Amino acid sequence: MSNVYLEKMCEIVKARNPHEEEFLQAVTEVIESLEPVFARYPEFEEANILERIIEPERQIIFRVSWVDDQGKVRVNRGYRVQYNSAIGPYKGGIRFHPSVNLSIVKFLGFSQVFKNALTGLPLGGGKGGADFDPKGKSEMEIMRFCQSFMTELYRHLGPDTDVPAGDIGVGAREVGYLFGQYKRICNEFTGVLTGKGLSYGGSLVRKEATGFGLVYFVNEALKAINKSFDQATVVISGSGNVATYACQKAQELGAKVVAMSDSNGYIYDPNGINLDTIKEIKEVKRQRIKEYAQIHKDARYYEGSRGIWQVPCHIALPCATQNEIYEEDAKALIKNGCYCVGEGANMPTTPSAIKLLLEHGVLVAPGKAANAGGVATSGLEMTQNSQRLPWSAEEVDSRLRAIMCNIYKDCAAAIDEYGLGSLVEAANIVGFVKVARAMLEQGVI
Ligand code: NDP
Ligand code: 2IT
Repeated sequence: MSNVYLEKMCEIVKARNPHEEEFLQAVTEVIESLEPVFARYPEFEEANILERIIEPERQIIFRVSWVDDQGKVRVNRGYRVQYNSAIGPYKGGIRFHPSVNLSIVKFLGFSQVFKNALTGLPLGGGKGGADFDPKGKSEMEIMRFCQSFMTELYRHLGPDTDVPAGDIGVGAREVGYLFGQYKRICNEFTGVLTGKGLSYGGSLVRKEATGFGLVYFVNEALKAINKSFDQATVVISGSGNVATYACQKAQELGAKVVAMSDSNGYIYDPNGINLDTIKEIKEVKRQRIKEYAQIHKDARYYEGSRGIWQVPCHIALPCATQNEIYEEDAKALIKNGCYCVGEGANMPTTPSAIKLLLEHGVLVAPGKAANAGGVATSGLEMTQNSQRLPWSAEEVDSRLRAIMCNIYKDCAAAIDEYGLGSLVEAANIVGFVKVARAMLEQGVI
């Protein structure tokens, strides 16, 4: 980076947020993309927009006490980082995973700000979570935890203030318990969460939206290099919400998905993944992916989730978590002829792995753009809730597809406009400029 101002910003953010590794990684990546923006818009530097955008508007950390099935009191830590409301109410998921800490919630919230701007919908950015591990917990323990979590969080939310949704470890079941508790405390039925069940205001296609949107976006990007999902061999990490519906849409477009994973290991099926089996194991029985190899005799299970990147593929879709593709994994992908990495997860590829992939001509579809279909459809759920009218699946899906195509178009246009080398920089720039302009027009906020 040669811009002195941007270098100074990197130093400031490091000094103010020491030890927040994931957060610093996410911020540094964005800052490093911004040189052409600051060259074009000196007013952003003058108004110190960057330093303001990096600082979350509000960070809430709270105790979550709950009672387990043995009658013992347990304590977890809850978070909500309300990052930026320049273009709409705070919007972003809630993650329940033992690894959750402030750095992770801040990196997710920061990324969410630009992702939400890319959707073209009026959505600010935020993120929340808890270091609660849903694995091995009973249904009632999950419910009591969600109720306790919401008993603190409700005071910070509202359909025009902050609208959470799911993320890792938070799906329709948890959103249901969170929504029920919010409604009970506030005596108010509003669209205060998205990803709700269809029986109480959820949107059709929200469950599928992140995975479908990822494939719609990657499909657009592939057209530009004369490739497509048809006949392509695809590897997808994870086997949760995003991975499952990315698999479904990739298969619909003619791809052969040969491997999927969870945090313990991965399965390889030379005949192509049977998605009904995955849904039965993961969504219905909540079991480990290992079970797949018991059902499909040609399939093999391998311990260790990172091994999945050694499986030869044309298209890799990391859909599990942050920093799951390291430089070594990128080397293996390149060696095996992979031509596209589409980020379904948030920040799944490390900076050095992205650099290597780009240097070798691999198309990288960055998470902020490629996985924006989930939050975009959450935005559509908010619209339906406000109108008090549900839309058909076809209506939601066609809007989702149009949004993903538009995000691609905007990013491709930025590549031309600023003379950029990749969609990674383009997504950062398009999202940043939109939020920065709104902040500039609203004065010192
Ligand atoms: P789920 O909880 O449904 O699934 C997560 C999957 O990733 C599981 O297979 C899980 O395995 C695996 N995983 C989680 N943590 C790790 C880890 N530390 N190491 C290896 N594997 C891990 O979550 P989602 O599918 O909703 O989210 C996946 C990713 O997509 C996340 O990065 C999320 O932020 C991002 N995302 C989600 C959106 C959504 O709408 N849900 C929207 C946009 C992005 P295991 O079961 O073993 O834990
Ligand atoms: O990372 C994400 O975009 C999400 N977890 C979805 C957020 C949302 O509000 O739907």
